[in-house]
Order: sequence, then C-alpha cells, then structure tokens
Amino acid sequence: MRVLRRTLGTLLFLGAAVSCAASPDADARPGDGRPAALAPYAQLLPAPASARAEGPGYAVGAGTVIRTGPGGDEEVRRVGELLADQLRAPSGLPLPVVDGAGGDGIRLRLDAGAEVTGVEGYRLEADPGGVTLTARTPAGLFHAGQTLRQLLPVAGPGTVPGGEITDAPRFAYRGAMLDIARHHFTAEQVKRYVDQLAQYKVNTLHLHLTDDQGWRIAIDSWPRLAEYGGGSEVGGGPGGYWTKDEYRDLVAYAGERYVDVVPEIDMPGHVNAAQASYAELNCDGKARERYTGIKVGFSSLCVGKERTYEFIDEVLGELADMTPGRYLHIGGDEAHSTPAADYAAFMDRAQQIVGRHGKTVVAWHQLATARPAPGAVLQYWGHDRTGAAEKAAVAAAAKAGHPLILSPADRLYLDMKYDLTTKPGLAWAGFVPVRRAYDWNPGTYLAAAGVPQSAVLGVEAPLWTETIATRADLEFMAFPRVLGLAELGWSQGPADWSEYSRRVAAQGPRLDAQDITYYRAPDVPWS
Ligand code: NGO
Repeated sequence: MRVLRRTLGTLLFLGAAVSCAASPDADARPGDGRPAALAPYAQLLPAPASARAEGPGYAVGAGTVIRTGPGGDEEVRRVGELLADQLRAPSGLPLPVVDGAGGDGIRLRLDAGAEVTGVEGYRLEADPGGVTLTARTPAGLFHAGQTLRQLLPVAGPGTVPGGEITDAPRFAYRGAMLDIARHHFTAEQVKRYVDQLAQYKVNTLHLHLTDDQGWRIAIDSWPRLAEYGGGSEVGGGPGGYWTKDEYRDLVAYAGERYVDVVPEIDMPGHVNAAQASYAELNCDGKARERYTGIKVGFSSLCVGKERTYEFIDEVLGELADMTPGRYLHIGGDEAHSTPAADYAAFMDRAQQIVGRHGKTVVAWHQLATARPAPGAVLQYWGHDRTGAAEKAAVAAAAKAGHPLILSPADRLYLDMKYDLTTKPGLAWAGFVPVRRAYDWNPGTYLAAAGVPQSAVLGVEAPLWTETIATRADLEFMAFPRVLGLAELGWSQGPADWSEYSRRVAAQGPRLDAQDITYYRAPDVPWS
C-alpha cells in the first residue's frame, strides 16, 4: 500500500514537472512543448545576485591571455593559473597567464576598495575589449572565475556575452560533508569531489573522519587508531586511512580552491573503531571487536575515566595543528549509550579542549540538549517529523547566540534515495528527489520553532556512506542534488523550481564533460 502510494505520488509529481517545463514563458519556444536553451547569463548556477546582459561580448581565442597584474600579487597569480588550467581543457586554447593590467584578455583585479559585497563578492564585466573580474579578495576572484567558466561553451572557444554581473553569497557557510569512515575514500577521490563542489561556489568540506566502522586519520600519539582501527569498513572490506601528509595535502588543495576543511572526530558515541584499537578507552578495560555493520548508537567513550580526556586532547591537538580552518567538529550525535548527565559532562570537557587548541566547536544539534560552549556552532539534521521539544532546544540555543548550519535530513542528506529506483542509499528520512532538496528556504526553515534568520550561518549537504563505496555512487547520489545546496547557500532566492530546474538541465552537458556520474532525475527537464 505504502509502495503504491509512493509510485502514484511519483507519477503525479512527474506530470507536474513536465507541464511546468512546457508552460510558455520568456525563454520558451511556443509550440514544440520543450523549453528553449537559456541565455548564458540566465543559465548560471548558482544564480548571481544581479546580472545584466548588454552589448557585444568578448571572444576568447588563440590570442587571449589571462592578466593577473598589476602589483604581482602571488595569490592572484595562483588564482589566474588555476583558472587558466580550468579553461584550457574545454577551450583547447593556450591561455597564458601574464602580469600587467593593460590590454585585452581576461583580467583579474584585486581591489581592496572595490564596490562589491563581502569577502567573497565579485564583479564580472564583459565587452569586446575583454572580461574584467574584480574582487576585494582572491576568494572573490576565484568565484568570479567559476562564473566565467559557465559563460563559455562546454567545448571549444567561444564568446563571453557582453554585460555585467555583481554577485555575493547569501550565506557565509556553504558546505558538503563526506563520511570516509563507513567506507574508505582516498584523498585523491576527495580532491575530485572538491573540484566538483568548488566550481559551484561551495566553500566548506566537512570530513567525517571516524566512526564505529573505521578510523581514517593517522594520529602519532595513538598510532593503532589508524593502523588497526582503520583496517575495517562497512561490509568487511579492507578500509584504510590517510597519513598526515595526505590529509595536509588535501587541506591545501581544498584551500587553493577556497574550500575550508572542517574535520570531525565523532564522540562520545560512534567510537567503536577507537575502542577496538585501545582497550584503555573502554570502561571495562577490554578492547572491542571491529565492527562492519550499519547500526548506530551502541558505542561510547568512558566518560568517568581521566585517560579519555587525555585521548581527546591529544587527538584534537594533532588535528588542530594540521587544520588551518577555524572549526573542529566533535560530533555529539546519537550518543544513545551515554546517559544524558554523562553526555553533558563529557561535552563540556570536549568543548573546553577544542577551545584550548584555538578552534571553534561545531557539533550535531544534540549538543543543544547539553551545554553548548559560547560560540559553538550547531549542525541541525532534523526533518519534518522531528519533535517540537527537540526543535525548541535548538531554537533556544540559536536565540542564545549559537549559529546554526542547516542539514535537514529530508532535504540535504545526499545518502537518502531519490526515489524507488535508487539502488544505493538509505530512506529513513524518506525519499529526497531533486526538487525536494532545493525547494525550501533555509532562512525561514526553523522560524516557526523560533529560530531567527540571523542565526543561520549556512547550509550543508552530508553524504553518509554506509551504502556508498565507489566514486560513481558518490557522484550519483550527490549530483544533481548538491547543486540545490549550492544554489540555496549562494543565491538570494526565493526558490522557483521551474526556473531552477532548467538551470540544472543546462548543467547536464557540463557534468557530462567532467565525466561526473549523475542521476538524470525525471523531475529535471534535461535536453
Ligand atoms: C545520521 C547518523 C549517521 C548516519 C546517518 C545516515 C547523523 C548526524 N548521525 O546522521 O551516523 O550515518 O544518519 O543517514
């Protein structure tokens, strides 16, 4: 019965999507029932704050250079080189990067006094003489470059249409999370994901590094965590872990793309891999067996033992030392085997330790039921059926000044199946079709519970990997839903599904060109 209702729902939903796409509007060709290609400025994803197409554009050709002067700022030069790299493959052009501001070409201008909004804002101006990207920071120039990529054809040289874009993000925090604990993913695989995300202006990568099934990061003072605790994963595969150099290299790679890494060591639950590696982390002094199933909530650090806090201090200290970003995530979810009073006492000390290492705490929103430390950020992963009391605790924390990252499980969990046909994934929060992932407003999402819009730091799309073990499955679950995350995080809204879905469709050839395995979801009007 339940299945039948779902199927019926999907069919009705499909019908609605088709009629939407076929309805006549400014860009549609009347008569053939299919939407016409969107004009380049109307294709951008995420949508810019303002864009005006006007006059002839700049033809990028064999003679085009990328200018990063004047002043020879090294970081701007690096942004220019990266942009050149990104444009060379699709265009087939040499695109040398040169110093000096004069002359035509693609010009990167760092201007501390530029009239753009915030540290990530930028302006893009195109006319027959060239394309000028202006920003106050190199990050802004990087984002401008990603916009420029979308204004050029998927393959071959082309013309950047004339006009001007002034752009800045709605939210400071636009994240994606990857769980490399349930299944091991290599740093090289994660770099690929970083590239895929950064082009859509996602600026944070949260890495879920440890869980019951595996410990994936080398810690010098506790070597068995990775060496033994890393040797398992869901389903009994070999697992694996990252050396410190691999982690540092990934962090630097992400940083060059203006993506901050937020590492997570989940505690006091989700710690079986640690408890299997070291007997002393268990209250009974006995090491646990390694675990390869997908149950949650059965493990807990020993809250009453002083050794537990030495452990956290050393682990978080080493992690803080290799992480330039401001946040350390300490989990705090599903501590079902830790009594509530112990949980609160434990989280007090864990938060103090994070502070002593110079970082700001991020934790899953269950921390709201304990005592979040001043400045701690809560990551909300509730859903439509989350109870009022739980939401009220989150709202109280928000009103007390704790910023929120929104990751509603029935909107942004990329491990939820799209629909009945999705092979990988879970469905405990329901199906999450592409439209559902996009069609909501983070600013007002928890307003009824009392969360002010100003408390929302941003959005994040987690990808848990109990059922996901390959690059192809990772991409299939992320794309195209993660574009919704990018759009909600960057663009002003309000959400307009029929317009947005056409921009998603316009990304199809770009995703193809990048060899991204994405779901050709039936609710998107792919051409
Ligand atoms: C929950 C749980 C994770 C699971 C995930 C699966 C959070 C924050 N804790 O989300 O351990 O992997 O669901 O969807």
